[in-house]
Amino acid sequence: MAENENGSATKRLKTDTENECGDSGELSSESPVSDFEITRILRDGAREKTIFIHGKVKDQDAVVILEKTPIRQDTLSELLKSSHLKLEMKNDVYSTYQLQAPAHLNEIKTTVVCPATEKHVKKYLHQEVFLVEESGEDYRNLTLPYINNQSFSVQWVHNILEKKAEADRVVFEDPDPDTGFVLLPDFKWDQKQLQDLYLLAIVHRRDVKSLRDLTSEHLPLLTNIRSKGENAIRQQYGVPPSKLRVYLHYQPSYYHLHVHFTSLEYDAPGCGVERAHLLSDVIQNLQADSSYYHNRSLAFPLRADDGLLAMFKKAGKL
Ligand code: GTA
Repeated sequence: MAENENGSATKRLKTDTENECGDSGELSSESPVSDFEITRILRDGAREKTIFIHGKVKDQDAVVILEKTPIRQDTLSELLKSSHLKLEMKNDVYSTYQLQAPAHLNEIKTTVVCPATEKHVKKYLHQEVFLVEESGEDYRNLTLPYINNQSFSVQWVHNILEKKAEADRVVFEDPDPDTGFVLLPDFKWDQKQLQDLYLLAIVHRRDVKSLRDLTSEHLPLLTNIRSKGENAIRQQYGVPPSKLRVYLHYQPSYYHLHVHFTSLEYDAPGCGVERAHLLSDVIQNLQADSSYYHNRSLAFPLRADDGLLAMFKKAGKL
Protein backbone atom coordinates (compact mmCIF):
# COMPACT_ATOMS: atom_id res chain seq x y z
CA MET A 1 0.00 0.00 0.00
CA ALA A 2 1.29 3.49 -0.83
CA GLU A 3 3.00 5.39 1.94
CA ASN A 4 1.30 8.56 3.10
CA GLU A 5 1.45 10.88 6.09
CA ASN A 6 -2.15 10.02 6.88
CA GLY A 7 -2.99 6.40 7.71
CA SER A 8 -6.53 6.71 6.39
CA ALA A 9 -5.14 7.64 2.99
CA THR A 10 -4.62 4.03 2.11
CA LYS A 11 -7.98 2.60 3.05
CA ARG A 12 -9.60 2.86 -0.38
CA LEU A 13 -6.59 1.77 -2.39
CA LYS A 14 -7.09 -1.59 -4.05
CA THR A 15 -5.42 -4.75 -2.89
CA ASP A 16 -3.30 -6.98 -5.11
CA THR A 17 -6.05 -9.54 -5.53
CA GLU A 18 -8.68 -7.15 -6.85
CA ASN A 19 -9.14 -6.29 -10.51
CA GLU A 20 -11.04 -3.38 -12.13
CA CYS A 21 -14.34 -5.00 -11.10
CA GLY A 22 -13.14 -5.53 -7.56
CA ASP A 23 -13.08 -9.35 -7.76
CA SER A 24 -10.10 -11.69 -8.00
CA GLY A 25 -8.54 -10.89 -11.26
CA GLU A 26 -7.51 -13.94 -13.25
CA LEU A 27 -8.16 -13.79 -16.98
CA SER A 28 -10.99 -16.10 -17.91
CA SER A 29 -11.72 -17.51 -21.38
CA GLU A 30 -14.14 -14.56 -21.69
CA SER A 31 -11.26 -12.11 -21.46
CA PRO A 32 -11.24 -9.93 -24.58
CA VAL A 33 -7.45 -9.86 -24.43
CA SER A 34 -6.98 -13.60 -24.93
CA ASP A 35 -8.80 -13.43 -28.31
CA PHE A 36 -7.15 -10.21 -29.39
CA GLU A 37 -5.48 -10.27 -32.83
CA ILE A 38 -3.06 -7.38 -33.30
CA THR A 39 -3.59 -5.25 -36.40
CA ARG A 40 -1.13 -2.43 -35.70
CA ILE A 41 0.53 -0.37 -33.02
CA LEU A 42 -1.19 2.99 -32.72
CA ARG A 43 1.26 4.58 -30.32
CA ASP A 44 4.26 3.38 -28.34
CA GLY A 45 5.28 5.71 -25.52
CA ALA A 46 8.59 4.44 -24.15
CA ARG A 47 8.83 7.26 -21.59
CA GLU A 48 5.25 6.75 -20.37
CA LYS A 49 5.71 2.96 -20.58
CA THR A 50 2.40 2.70 -22.40
CA ILE A 51 1.49 1.04 -25.69
CA PHE A 52 -1.78 1.52 -27.63
CA ILE A 53 -2.69 -1.40 -29.91
CA HIS A 54 -5.42 -1.69 -32.55
CA GLY A 55 -6.72 -5.18 -33.25
CA LYS A 56 -9.70 -7.45 -33.60
CA VAL A 57 -11.63 -9.49 -31.07
CA LYS A 58 -13.80 -11.98 -32.95
CA ASP A 59 -14.20 -9.65 -35.97
CA GLN A 60 -14.85 -6.60 -33.82
CA ASP A 61 -12.42 -3.70 -33.78
CA ALA A 62 -10.79 -3.18 -30.41
CA VAL A 63 -8.14 -0.99 -28.82
CA VAL A 64 -5.99 -2.38 -26.02
CA ILE A 65 -3.85 -0.07 -23.89
CA LEU A 66 -1.05 -1.62 -21.82
CA GLU A 67 0.61 0.48 -19.16
CA LYS A 68 3.38 -0.33 -16.69
CA THR A 69 2.28 1.18 -13.39
CA PRO A 70 4.45 3.00 -10.82
CA ILE A 71 6.53 0.94 -8.40
CA ARG A 72 4.60 0.79 -5.14
CA GLN A 73 6.34 1.82 -1.93
CA ASP A 74 4.26 -0.60 0.16
CA THR A 75 5.50 -3.66 -1.74
CA LEU A 76 9.16 -2.57 -2.03
CA SER A 77 10.62 -4.83 0.62
CA GLU A 78 8.70 -7.86 -0.71
CA LEU A 79 9.85 -6.96 -4.23
CA LEU A 80 13.51 -6.80 -3.23
CA LYS A 81 13.38 -9.91 -1.03
CA SER A 82 11.40 -12.22 -3.27
CA SER A 83 12.74 -11.35 -6.73
CA HIS A 84 15.48 -13.07 -8.69
CA LEU A 85 18.36 -10.78 -9.75
CA LYS A 86 20.16 -11.45 -13.04
CA LEU A 87 23.50 -9.64 -13.31
CA GLU A 88 23.99 -7.61 -16.52
CA MET A 89 27.28 -5.87 -15.82
CA LYS A 90 29.61 -4.94 -12.98
CA ASN A 91 32.27 -2.22 -13.01
CA ASP A 92 33.93 -0.89 -9.86
CA VAL A 93 31.09 0.19 -7.52
CA TYR A 94 28.52 0.05 -10.35
CA SER A 95 26.37 -2.90 -11.37
CA THR A 96 23.12 -3.36 -13.29
CA TYR A 97 20.63 -6.26 -13.08
CA GLN A 98 17.39 -7.51 -14.51
CA LEU A 99 15.07 -7.97 -11.55
CA GLN A 100 12.60 -10.80 -12.15
CA ALA A 101 9.67 -9.96 -9.90
CA PRO A 102 6.97 -12.41 -8.78
CA ALA A 103 3.91 -12.20 -11.05
CA HIS A 104 1.71 -10.44 -8.49
CA LEU A 105 4.25 -7.60 -8.21
CA ASN A 106 4.66 -7.28 -11.96
CA GLU A 107 1.18 -6.55 -13.26
CA ILE A 108 0.38 -4.44 -16.32
CA LYS A 109 -2.66 -2.17 -16.24
CA THR A 110 -4.79 -3.06 -19.25
CA THR A 111 -7.62 -1.01 -20.76
CA VAL A 112 -9.84 -2.52 -23.45
CA VAL A 113 -12.18 -0.52 -25.71
CA CYS A 114 -14.36 -3.06 -27.51
CA PRO A 115 -16.09 -2.62 -29.86
CA ALA A 116 -13.96 0.38 -30.82
CA THR A 117 -15.18 2.90 -33.38
CA GLU A 118 -12.95 4.48 -36.01
CA LYS A 119 -12.97 7.59 -33.81
CA HIS A 120 -11.52 5.60 -30.89
CA VAL A 121 -8.78 4.25 -33.14
CA LYS A 122 -7.94 7.75 -34.38
CA LYS A 123 -7.95 9.14 -30.85
CA TYR A 124 -5.18 6.80 -29.76
CA LEU A 125 -3.17 6.94 -33.00
CA HIS A 126 -0.01 9.02 -32.74
CA GLN A 127 -0.51 12.02 -35.00
CA GLU A 128 0.73 15.49 -35.70
CA VAL A 129 -1.30 18.05 -33.71
CA PHE A 130 -2.26 21.64 -34.54
CA LEU A 131 -3.33 24.41 -32.20
CA VAL A 132 -6.68 25.95 -33.13
CA GLU A 133 -8.01 29.24 -31.78
CA GLU A 134 -11.78 29.12 -31.51
CA SER A 135 -13.84 32.30 -31.02
CA GLY A 136 -17.28 32.12 -29.43
CA GLU A 137 -18.72 32.49 -32.92
CA ASP A 138 -16.54 29.66 -34.27
CA TYR A 139 -17.86 27.48 -31.48
CA ARG A 140 -21.47 28.12 -32.44
CA ASN A 141 -20.92 27.93 -36.23
CA LEU A 142 -18.35 25.14 -36.54
CA THR A 143 -17.65 23.22 -33.35
CA LEU A 144 -21.15 22.84 -31.93
CA PRO A 145 -22.72 21.40 -35.12
CA TYR A 146 -19.69 19.10 -35.44
CA ILE A 147 -19.83 17.75 -31.89
CA ASN A 148 -23.60 17.34 -32.08
CA ASN A 149 -22.99 14.86 -34.93
CA GLN A 150 -19.60 13.36 -34.28
CA SER A 151 -18.76 13.11 -30.60
CA PHE A 152 -18.13 9.96 -28.56
CA SER A 153 -21.12 8.38 -26.87
CA VAL A 154 -21.60 9.38 -23.22
CA GLN A 155 -23.44 6.15 -22.44
CA TRP A 156 -20.69 5.21 -19.95
CA VAL A 157 -21.35 8.51 -18.11
CA HIS A 158 -25.09 7.86 -17.92
CA ASN A 159 -24.37 4.33 -16.67
CA ILE A 160 -22.33 5.82 -13.81
CA LEU A 161 -25.00 8.40 -12.92
CA GLU A 162 -27.73 5.74 -13.01
CA LYS A 163 -25.63 3.22 -11.00
CA LYS A 164 -25.66 0.75 -13.90
CA ALA A 165 -21.85 0.64 -13.92
CA GLU A 166 -18.99 1.31 -11.50
CA ALA A 167 -21.45 1.81 -8.61
CA ASP A 168 -19.04 0.10 -6.23
CA ARG A 169 -16.28 2.54 -7.19
CA VAL A 170 -18.12 5.73 -6.24
CA VAL A 171 -16.11 7.65 -3.63
CA PHE A 172 -18.63 10.42 -3.01
CA GLU A 173 -21.99 11.55 -4.33
CA ASP A 174 -24.02 14.70 -3.93
CA PRO A 175 -27.45 13.77 -5.39
CA ASP A 176 -28.71 17.35 -5.87
CA PRO A 177 -30.00 17.53 -9.48
CA ASP A 178 -28.59 21.06 -10.03
CA THR A 179 -25.39 21.21 -8.03
CA GLY A 180 -24.72 17.51 -7.42
CA PHE A 181 -22.13 15.16 -8.89
CA VAL A 182 -20.59 11.70 -8.61
CA LEU A 183 -16.90 11.43 -7.70
CA LEU A 184 -15.14 8.22 -8.69
CA PRO A 185 -11.73 6.97 -9.84
CA ASP A 186 -10.92 7.70 -13.45
CA PHE A 187 -10.34 4.49 -15.36
CA LYS A 188 -6.75 5.56 -16.00
CA TRP A 189 -6.03 5.08 -12.26
CA ASP A 190 -5.66 1.56 -10.88
CA GLN A 191 -6.00 2.93 -7.31
CA LYS A 192 -2.98 1.00 -6.09
CA GLN A 193 -0.80 4.02 -5.32
CA LEU A 194 -1.38 7.70 -4.70
CA GLN A 195 1.39 9.02 -6.98
CA ASP A 196 -0.95 8.87 -9.99
CA LEU A 197 -4.23 9.57 -8.15
CA TYR A 198 -6.90 10.46 -10.70
CA LEU A 199 -10.59 10.96 -9.97
CA LEU A 200 -13.45 12.41 -11.98
CA ALA A 201 -16.40 14.47 -10.78
CA ILE A 202 -19.31 13.89 -13.16
CA VAL A 203 -22.23 16.32 -12.82
CA HIS A 204 -25.80 15.08 -12.52
CA ARG A 205 -27.07 17.79 -14.88
CA ARG A 206 -27.18 16.61 -18.47
CA ASP A 207 -27.50 20.01 -20.14
CA VAL A 208 -23.89 21.19 -19.83
CA LYS A 209 -21.61 19.90 -22.57
CA SER A 210 -18.37 21.66 -21.73
CA LEU A 211 -16.62 24.79 -20.51
CA ARG A 212 -18.29 26.71 -23.36
CA ASP A 213 -21.75 26.27 -21.80
CA LEU A 214 -20.75 27.62 -18.39
CA THR A 215 -22.10 30.93 -17.11
CA SER A 216 -22.36 32.45 -13.63
CA GLU A 217 -25.54 30.37 -13.24
CA HIS A 218 -23.24 27.35 -12.82
CA LEU A 219 -21.08 28.86 -10.08
CA PRO A 220 -22.92 27.01 -7.26
CA LEU A 221 -22.30 23.75 -9.16
CA LEU A 222 -18.60 24.47 -9.70
CA THR A 223 -17.90 25.67 -6.17
CA ASN A 224 -19.76 22.65 -4.80
CA ILE A 225 -17.63 20.29 -6.90
CA ARG A 226 -14.47 22.01 -5.73
CA SER A 227 -15.25 22.03 -2.02
CA LYS A 228 -16.99 18.64 -1.70
CA GLY A 229 -14.64 16.93 -4.16
CA GLU A 230 -11.57 18.18 -2.30
CA ASN A 231 -13.07 17.22 1.07
CA ALA A 232 -13.93 13.71 -0.10
CA ILE A 233 -10.42 13.18 -1.47
CA ARG A 234 -8.86 14.43 1.75
CA GLN A 235 -11.07 12.10 3.78
CA GLN A 236 -10.72 9.00 1.61
CA TYR A 237 -7.09 9.27 0.58
CA GLY A 238 -5.54 11.80 2.98
CA VAL A 239 -4.52 14.02 0.05
CA PRO A 240 -5.00 17.75 0.78
CA PRO A 241 -6.24 20.27 -1.85
CA SER A 242 -2.72 21.73 -2.09
CA LYS A 243 -1.59 18.40 -3.63
CA LEU A 244 -4.32 18.32 -6.29
CA ARG A 245 -4.61 19.65 -9.84
CA VAL A 246 -8.33 20.24 -10.44
CA TYR A 247 -9.29 21.11 -14.01
CA LEU A 248 -11.61 20.79 -17.01
CA HIS A 249 -10.53 19.86 -20.51
CA TYR A 250 -11.35 21.96 -23.52
CA GLN A 251 -12.04 20.26 -25.86
CA PRO A 252 -13.07 17.22 -23.83
CA SER A 253 -13.54 13.83 -25.49
CA TYR A 254 -16.91 13.35 -23.77
CA TYR A 255 -19.43 16.22 -23.86
CA HIS A 256 -21.03 15.85 -20.45
CA LEU A 257 -19.50 18.23 -17.91
CA HIS A 258 -16.87 16.59 -15.71
CA VAL A 259 -13.93 17.79 -13.66
CA HIS A 260 -10.55 16.04 -13.40
CA PHE A 261 -8.87 15.72 -9.96
CA THR A 262 -5.28 14.52 -10.37
CA SER A 263 -2.28 14.33 -8.09
CA LEU A 264 -0.04 17.37 -8.54
CA GLU A 265 2.89 14.95 -8.70
CA TYR A 266 1.39 13.12 -11.69
CA ASP A 267 2.00 14.35 -15.21
CA ALA A 268 -1.48 13.20 -16.31
CA PRO A 269 -2.21 12.94 -20.06
CA GLY A 270 -3.98 16.15 -21.10
CA CYS A 271 -2.86 18.32 -18.15
CA GLY A 272 -0.89 20.75 -20.34
CA VAL A 273 -1.85 24.43 -20.71
CA GLU A 274 -3.24 23.88 -24.22
CA ARG A 275 -6.02 21.66 -22.86
CA ALA A 276 -6.48 21.97 -19.09
CA HIS A 277 -8.38 24.87 -17.46
CA LEU A 278 -7.96 25.03 -13.69
CA LEU A 279 -11.32 24.90 -11.93
CA SER A 280 -10.31 27.81 -9.67
CA ASP A 281 -9.55 29.98 -12.75
CA VAL A 282 -12.86 28.97 -14.34
CA ILE A 283 -14.72 30.00 -11.18
CA GLN A 284 -12.94 33.36 -10.99
CA ASN A 285 -13.47 34.09 -14.70
CA LEU A 286 -17.20 33.43 -14.35
CA GLN A 287 -17.38 35.56 -11.20
CA ALA A 288 -15.83 38.44 -13.16
CA ASP A 289 -17.88 37.92 -16.34
CA SER A 290 -20.84 35.58 -16.68
CA SER A 291 -20.35 35.33 -20.49
CA TYR A 292 -16.59 34.74 -20.30
CA TYR A 293 -16.70 31.27 -21.85
CA HIS A 294 -19.45 32.25 -24.25
CA ASN A 295 -17.39 35.00 -25.88
CA ARG A 296 -13.74 34.26 -25.25
CA SER A 297 -11.39 32.72 -27.80
CA LEU A 298 -10.16 29.38 -26.54
CA ALA A 299 -7.14 27.55 -27.95
CA PHE A 300 -6.91 23.75 -28.09
CA PRO A 301 -4.98 21.09 -29.98
CA LEU A 302 -6.53 18.97 -32.73
CA ARG A 303 -5.06 15.88 -34.38
CA ALA A 304 -4.19 16.01 -38.09
CA ASP A 305 -7.09 13.85 -39.23
CA ASP A 306 -9.70 15.29 -36.87
CA GLY A 307 -12.81 16.27 -38.85
CA LEU A 308 -13.08 19.44 -36.77
CA LEU A 309 -9.64 20.53 -37.94
CA ALA A 310 -10.79 20.07 -41.53
CA MET A 311 -13.80 22.30 -40.79
CA PHE A 312 -11.60 25.04 -39.33
CA LYS A 313 -9.33 24.83 -42.40
CA LYS A 314 -12.29 24.96 -44.78
CA ALA A 315 -13.62 28.04 -43.00
CA GLY A 316 -10.21 29.70 -43.49
CA LYS A 317 -9.48 29.74 -39.76
CA LEU A 318 -6.06 28.05 -40.05
N1 GTA B 1 -14.26 5.80 -14.51
O1 GTA B 1 -15.71 4.16 -18.50
C1 GTA B 1 -15.05 5.00 -17.90
C2 GTA B 1 -14.30 6.03 -18.54
N2 GTA B 1 -14.12 6.39 -19.84
C3 GTA B 1 -14.67 5.77 -21.01
C4 GTA B 1 -13.31 7.47 -19.89
N3 GTA B 1 -12.97 7.81 -18.64
C5 GTA B 1 -13.57 6.94 -17.78
N4 GTA B 1 -13.54 6.88 -16.43
C6 GTA B 1 -14.25 5.91 -15.83
N5 GTA B 1 -15.00 4.99 -16.55
O2 GTA B 1 -9.88 11.08 -17.96
C7 GTA B 1 -12.17 8.96 -18.24
C8 GTA B 1 -10.95 9.20 -19.11
C9 GTA B 1 -10.74 10.71 -18.99
C10 GTA B 1 -12.12 11.23 -18.69
C11 GTA B 1 -12.72 11.98 -19.84
O3 GTA B 1 -12.95 10.11 -18.45
O4 GTA B 1 -9.84 8.46 -18.66
P1 GTA B 1 -12.15 14.05 -21.32
O5 GTA B 1 -13.56 14.06 -21.82
O6 GTA B 1 -11.55 15.35 -21.00
O7 GTA B 1 -11.38 13.24 -22.41
O8 GTA B 1 -12.02 13.18 -20.02
P2 GTA B 1 -9.85 12.89 -22.62
O9 GTA B 1 -9.02 13.45 -21.54
O10 GTA B 1 -9.48 13.20 -24.02
O11 GTA B 1 -9.88 11.37 -22.54
P3 GTA B 1 -8.74 10.40 -22.32
O12 GTA B 1 -9.36 9.10 -22.62
O13 GTA B 1 -8.14 10.59 -20.98
O14 GTA B 1 -7.63 10.74 -23.43
C12 GTA B 1 -6.56 11.66 -23.26
C13 GTA B 1 -5.25 10.99 -23.51
O15 GTA B 1 -4.94 10.18 -22.38
C14 GTA B 1 -5.23 10.02 -24.68
O16 GTA B 1 -5.00 10.63 -25.91
C15 GTA B 1 -4.09 9.14 -24.28
O17 GTA B 1 -2.87 9.79 -24.56
C16 GTA B 1 -4.20 9.04 -22.79
N6 GTA B 1 -4.88 7.83 -22.32
C17 GTA B 1 -6.17 7.54 -22.49
N7 GTA B 1 -6.49 6.37 -21.90
C18 GTA B 1 -5.36 5.91 -21.35
C19 GTA B 1 -5.06 4.75 -20.59
N8 GTA B 1 -6.00 3.84 -20.29
N9 GTA B 1 -3.80 4.59 -20.19
C20 GTA B 1 -2.87 5.53 -20.45
N10 GTA B 1 -3.10 6.66 -21.15
C21 GTA B 1 -4.32 6.84 -21.60
